[in-house]
Amino acid sequence: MESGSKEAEVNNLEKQWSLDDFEIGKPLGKGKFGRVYLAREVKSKYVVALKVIFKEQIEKYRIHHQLRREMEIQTKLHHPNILRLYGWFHDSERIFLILEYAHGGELYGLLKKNGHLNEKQAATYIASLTQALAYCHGKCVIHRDIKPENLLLDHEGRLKIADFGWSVQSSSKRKTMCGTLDYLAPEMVENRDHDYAVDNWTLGVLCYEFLYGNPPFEAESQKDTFKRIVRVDLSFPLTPYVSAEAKNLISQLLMKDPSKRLSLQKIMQHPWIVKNADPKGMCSK
Ligand code: 83H
Repeated sequence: MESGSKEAEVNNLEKQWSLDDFEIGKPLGKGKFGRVYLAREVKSKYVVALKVIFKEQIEKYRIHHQLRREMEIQTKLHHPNILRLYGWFHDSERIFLILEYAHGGELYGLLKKNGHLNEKQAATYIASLTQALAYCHGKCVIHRDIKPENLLLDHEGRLKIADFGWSVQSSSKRKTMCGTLDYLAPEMVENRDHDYAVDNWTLGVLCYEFLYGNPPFEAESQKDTFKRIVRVDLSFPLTPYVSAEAKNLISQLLMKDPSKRLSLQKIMQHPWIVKNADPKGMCSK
């Protein structure tokens, strides 16, 4: 059976899945609330990532709402750069999420291994992210938690956004405190109203981290990171060498005033993206 129709079987939203439908393989990762295992649906042999979350943890950390939102949002998002959630099921102690398997693993791993990415790789990932976020924003979804740990790579090196745990369906403006500080926009760390432009800020942070190997407002303590974000204390080290065009894009995304940040559409038209991003979204080198 070819893989497209295998996916169709696993993607059957009506089916009542159970653990008996899967052969469990090696562990792939460990998160705050659970583990992810390589797994294969027995009938179709389709390979997936099975995320296991203990109900006890959900109660302890009171994350029912967050998990429900993550599941609702991720099931209806269908984009080549967004990891698919095919379905879910539960037993007495655990909840299982049937997720798309990303053969390439975490982008974080690649970044740590190489120290930083080259401009072609970085621009290709930023362009993929921008297109995925434009799709999300079009469906009134703000991700709010994009960081290298939440970015996976498929077998062709294409980027997939995973983990919608902190995303929200925007009705109007929101006020919520969440996430690792490093990637958060000033209006979020200061707990002011925020909207779609928080994701545009994060693109600036990621672009910086892809090229320099560390996020721009990194500091010894949370308090110092907070201060640096609020002041937009941005500086560009001399090494590694990064082009003026890349720095121009980063500076236009890391603007304190959300309304001044470059729009997703303008990111795609930025000279650095046009010149460096691979339109097929593939990064072999
Ligand atoms: C992988 C992962 C990890 C992390 C996925 C993960 C994946 C997840 C989340 C989801 O060496 C590897 N590692 C490190 C153990 C390889 C490259 C095999 C790999 C692939 C690794 N895929 C867990 C939700 N989908 N895919």
